[in-house]
Amino acid sequence: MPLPNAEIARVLREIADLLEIQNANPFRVRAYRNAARTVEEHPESVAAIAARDPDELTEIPGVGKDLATTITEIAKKGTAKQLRDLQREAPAGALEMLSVPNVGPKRARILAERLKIRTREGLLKAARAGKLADEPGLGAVIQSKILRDLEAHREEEHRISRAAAAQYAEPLLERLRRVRGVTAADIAGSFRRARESVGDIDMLVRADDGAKVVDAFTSAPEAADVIESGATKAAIRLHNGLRVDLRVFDRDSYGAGLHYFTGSKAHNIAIRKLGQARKLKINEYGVWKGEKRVAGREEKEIFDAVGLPWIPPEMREDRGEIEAARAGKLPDLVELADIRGDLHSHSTGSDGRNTIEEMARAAEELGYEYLAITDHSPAVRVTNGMDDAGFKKQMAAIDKLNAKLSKLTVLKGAEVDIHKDGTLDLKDATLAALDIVLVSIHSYFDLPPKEQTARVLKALSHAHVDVFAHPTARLIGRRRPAAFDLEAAIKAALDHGVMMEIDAQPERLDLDDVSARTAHERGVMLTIDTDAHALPELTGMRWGVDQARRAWVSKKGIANTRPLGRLLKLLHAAR
Ligand code: DGT
Ligand code: CA
Ligand code: CA
Ligand code: ZN
Repeated sequence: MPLPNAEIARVLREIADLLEIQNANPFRVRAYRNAARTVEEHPESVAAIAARDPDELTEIPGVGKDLATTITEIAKKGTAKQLRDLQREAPAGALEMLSVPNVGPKRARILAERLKIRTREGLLKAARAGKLADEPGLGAVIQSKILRDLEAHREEEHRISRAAAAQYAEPLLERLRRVRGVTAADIAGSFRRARESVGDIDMLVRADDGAKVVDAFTSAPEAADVIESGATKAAIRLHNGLRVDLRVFDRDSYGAGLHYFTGSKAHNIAIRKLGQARKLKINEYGVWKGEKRVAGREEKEIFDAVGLPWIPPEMREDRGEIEAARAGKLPDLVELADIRGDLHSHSTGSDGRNTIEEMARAAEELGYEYLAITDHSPAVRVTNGMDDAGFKKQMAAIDKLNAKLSKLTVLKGAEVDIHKDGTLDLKDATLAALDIVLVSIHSYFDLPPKEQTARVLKALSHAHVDVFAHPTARLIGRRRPAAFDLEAAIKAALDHGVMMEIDAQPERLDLDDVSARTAHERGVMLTIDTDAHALPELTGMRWGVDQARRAWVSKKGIANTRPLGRLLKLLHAAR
């Protein structure tokens, strides 16, 4: 299994942090940080590229010859000599200090070297005791800021995106499945429920010999640390800090264990209550009538025992799924196989890495009937968008290409920027000529809610708009959702026949689960798109489908489950 991109990025970031503590040239530090970003977001396995041909790594933006060498070393060994040297030279605790807000490399050094502080708890204690106040380079103001931040962040959990977690968890799962005597293995917990982020990973294995599985688990190369290890359970810490819990169950209890550890806790409690009403005790080992286990092999048996149909994991949040199940009104959730095309993708026409033809061939490989190329309009400079003339030329090129393609139809689209005042970034005549018009926000994210709402409503009322793409423009962990009145936007979308998108990019997942559910329930047609900027990203559809499932959306609620003819009718109805 090649080392995940997220792991290579993590090592590069640690090098950058340590270089910073060493007072290295800021340009050098930045080079490592930039490389970490691009490696993390690179659609293909960087380790696989390194194994094939290290020179090819220099084609990744921000990766020069030296970095390519370092990355190759990391990909091969999981670490680099440079990192070990830097770790040896750095004062103990400095790296940990650097992760505290208001502590840069200089202060990290002072805290670690002069005050001998090693941990965040140690820093909290020292700040409370006033030890930073008289220290040159720190002082009372910094001390109170640090104190405030540490206290505020104390309760905050450290969560990572589900897609990043998958890069570690899925290979580990495959490893466990190959252990002799293992007859089933699943990832449970929030990961199985498809929450956009996970606090840890919960793995379940069905086997009689727990010790053997625990052994394989704790000695896996993914394990940076063994937190605990017993006869049927264990926990490890991955190199990125993520914890993985393992539980081994025998065949009589695996289904009950899977249900219990899939959660959510609120859902479990509700199910347990239903059991109590029937004089049944439900725990992770089964359903019990007195001392006798009456169910537990299959997950479905737990639901059977309380008179419910099996509920998909994505819905198990105690948000009405039990009532829906009882009423026989569980939606038939959309599946990846239902998706017939992708309505949002980019080519070299703007900031995509591949040509339209390359994108089209890849979409054809995925078995799609259609792919919309939706390059950017010019307002957002960094995306190298096209003007009206550019789109005109691109449309002609797409017509030519479609004449050549036998299975797939390329739809002529655009991702049109919404200006600050709600007007659109391309001429009406251009929009009218396109098959599909996406609109989205790429600037002025922090307008006051009233102004932001007016901007969005104005854009949605435009006659040629088909889809409101990544509506809130959030970037998980980096940019908050734009503050506009979502209910009003949903109503406008309904009034004007505009669809709303679930953007499948793991850092977007926009709309989020709750908003998408609201939009769907109000009757807004949704799309699930990859927003691919390169070939491999076309396969990111799964993250968006999972989000739609959390939003209780069925196949019918997603426009791009329709065959081409029906899709075009939907698009034209909106105009
Ligand atoms: P996370 O890890 O924060 O992303 O969220 P979960 O849901 O994966 O939570 P986790 O890992 O603490 O526990 C996994 C599942 O185990 C949880 O979803 C439900 C079950 N569980 C854990 N603690 C309890 C409990 O006290 N009562 C019940 N009924 N179930 C629990
Ligand atoms: Ca968990
Ligand atoms: Ca857990
Ligand atoms: Zn886009």
